[in-house]
Amino acid sequence: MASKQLLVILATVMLIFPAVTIATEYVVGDESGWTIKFDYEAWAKDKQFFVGDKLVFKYPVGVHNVFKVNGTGFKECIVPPANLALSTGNDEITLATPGNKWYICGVAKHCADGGQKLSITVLSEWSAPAPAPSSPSTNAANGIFVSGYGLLIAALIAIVMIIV
Ligand SMILES: [Cu+2]
Repeated sequence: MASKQLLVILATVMLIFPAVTIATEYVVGDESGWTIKFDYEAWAKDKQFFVGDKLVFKYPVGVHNVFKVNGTGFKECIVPPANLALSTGNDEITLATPGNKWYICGVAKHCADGGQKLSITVLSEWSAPAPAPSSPSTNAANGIFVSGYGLLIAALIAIVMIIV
């Protein structure tokens, strides 16, 4: 029966679609990796980071490192205690929560003079992008919108319920 086939198709779409949209892996700086004199602000600008996505910081071991810091630490390049550094040269960070995230290099003056700092905004899976890029000083009170995907799933569920 046609409706059965439709059901199978819908179920398949619902299973596959999240798998496609979940977890993007971003190599910070792309081919340039994690380094000085790179515009990470420009790099991050056209990207949307969602909870579950991954950042990978790539650099020669010993040359750089990665610290997660707060907004002030980012702005003023305040390096946290050394034992908190990521330093494998291939540091993977899974973005676990929504909100603003800041990362800096703690080696020498790489952050202050080399601009080796990254600021991103992580969106929750179901929210639309914040309307404007927020600077570290402003606290983004981002409204939650139902994404197109959420509406699609709702529509699919509605269709399935009508058919069954
Ligand atoms: Cu560095």
